Amino acid sequence: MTSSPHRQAFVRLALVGAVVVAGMVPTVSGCSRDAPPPPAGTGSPSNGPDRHIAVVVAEGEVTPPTSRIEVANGALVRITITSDVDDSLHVHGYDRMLALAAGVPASLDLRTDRSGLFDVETHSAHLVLFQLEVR
Ligand SMILES: [Cu+2]
Repeated sequence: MTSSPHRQAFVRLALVGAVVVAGMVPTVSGCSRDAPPPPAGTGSPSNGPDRHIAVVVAEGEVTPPTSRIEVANGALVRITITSDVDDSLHVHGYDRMLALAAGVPASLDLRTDRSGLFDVETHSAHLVLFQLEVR
């Protein structure tokens, strides 16, 4: 009758082993290549522009009419131009160019880093679309 404690210990050990093996199964199957989805929009601010200026050029007319547009120095300005003719946009002072294809909106992002008054014009049609006043 000395085998009884021994047998109980063996049963207990076998049960522990079974639990360990069973417990490993989810770990193994969970080791897949499916990456978890990235957290959406946590903590990061929008990367959008501080100011969006949209201008349409049609039949030599500028809409909205040419005006002075004030922006803060350091602002990210997005300029979107839709022209009815092929043209090129020029931001004076910053000397940024943008090719315009007829009827296709084109955008240019500009991070202002100096103050002043800068003409934004089209070179083929020789139109001043607006004046960018960086303060
Ligand atoms: Cu120019």
